[in-house]
Amino acid sequence: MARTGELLEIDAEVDPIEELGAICRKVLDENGPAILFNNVQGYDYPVIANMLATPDRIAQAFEVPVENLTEEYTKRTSGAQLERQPLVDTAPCKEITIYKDELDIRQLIPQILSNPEDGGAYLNYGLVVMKDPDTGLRNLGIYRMQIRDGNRTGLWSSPTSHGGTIRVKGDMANKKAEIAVCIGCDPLLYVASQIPGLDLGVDEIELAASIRGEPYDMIRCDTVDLEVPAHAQMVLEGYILPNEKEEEGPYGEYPGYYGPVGQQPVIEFHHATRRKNPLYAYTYLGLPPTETHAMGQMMGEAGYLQKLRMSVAPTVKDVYCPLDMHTIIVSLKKTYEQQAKHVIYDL
Ligand SMILES: Cc1cc2nc3c(=O)[nH]c(=O)nc-3n(C[C@H](O)[C@H](O)[C@H](O)COP(=O)(O)O)c2cc1C
Ligand SMILES: [Mn+2]
Repeated sequence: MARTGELLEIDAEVDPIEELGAICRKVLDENGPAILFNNVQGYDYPVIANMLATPDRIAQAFEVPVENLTEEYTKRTSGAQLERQPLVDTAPCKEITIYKDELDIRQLIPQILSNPEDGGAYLNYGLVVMKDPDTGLRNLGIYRMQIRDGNRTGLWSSPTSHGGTIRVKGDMANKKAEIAVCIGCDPLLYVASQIPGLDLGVDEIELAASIRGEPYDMIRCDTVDLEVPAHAQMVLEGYILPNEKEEEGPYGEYPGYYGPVGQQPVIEFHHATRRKNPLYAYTYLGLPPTETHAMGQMMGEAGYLQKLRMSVAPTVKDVYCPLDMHTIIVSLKKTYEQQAKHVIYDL
């Protein structure tokens, strides 16, 4: 094992079902580094875990000290003109094409069990690109997918998320929704995908580019009408099947216990592309601290502070999002009666 700063490299063979999640849990409990598993049993590629699991590492993605993160986010995004990203013709994410007949998601995607009672292996750190069918505008989010046979996965997208809204629109029109899942991308894309309070129609990839100060090269998918970041390690292309539900769960959730088994939507994948030597990105989920909590907290504070200052309360001094992921504490210099109520309405 070698630890260099924020990365722990493990060369020993690790079992993705029995060991990998447990190692992640131990390292997270010590607020430890990201982990690069170089030898995952059954797979040719390495797995990077818990990339942005501490506030410090999220701040590193912004290249600022952690105490400046919120103000820096405001500075880089307030009044920023979001711009279309350039399209390119060739891309690292397309070095290898896996056509429908050869596609086997269980072989392509490392089958990692986070917690022992999980209903199966999940793909839980894919950046999901979809389009609002009404406007054609792009959305980026992360939604867990329970991996099943037949190149099918589940899709748990909360009805409060834009991803959930797009899925429900597909159900209502009884039309399959195109989906591309990007694995292994620039940290700022993950960060931007977790900003709460954005309107449906704000493209988180364009937002990430304005945080970064530089555009992302994008490439068209082969079989769906979507564009993805050219630098991704792997891209899966598929459809969310309208009005089709299958049993999903249980899954070790962010409050530290298992969520229920329920009927959830289904994705069918039919195509994939990848780099020759890809790196698979994974994150452990369970009790805090985890990457999900760190991102929820840091991007919650940044996102809500900016949103509130731009709308009902320019005099909001600070926002604190505790790790329960359900509470928001706002410090406000009140300038009129009822303003606190308006802040609550706006969250
Ligand atoms: C690792 C990770 C896993 C997540 N899994 C889910 C999930 O399974 N379902 C969900 O609705 N949100 C999940 N989220 C939260 C959403 O990605 C987040 O709310 C995002 O802002 C949604 O974007 P959208 O509103 O554009 O759809 C996850 C976040 C992270 C960091
Ligand atoms: Mn969105």
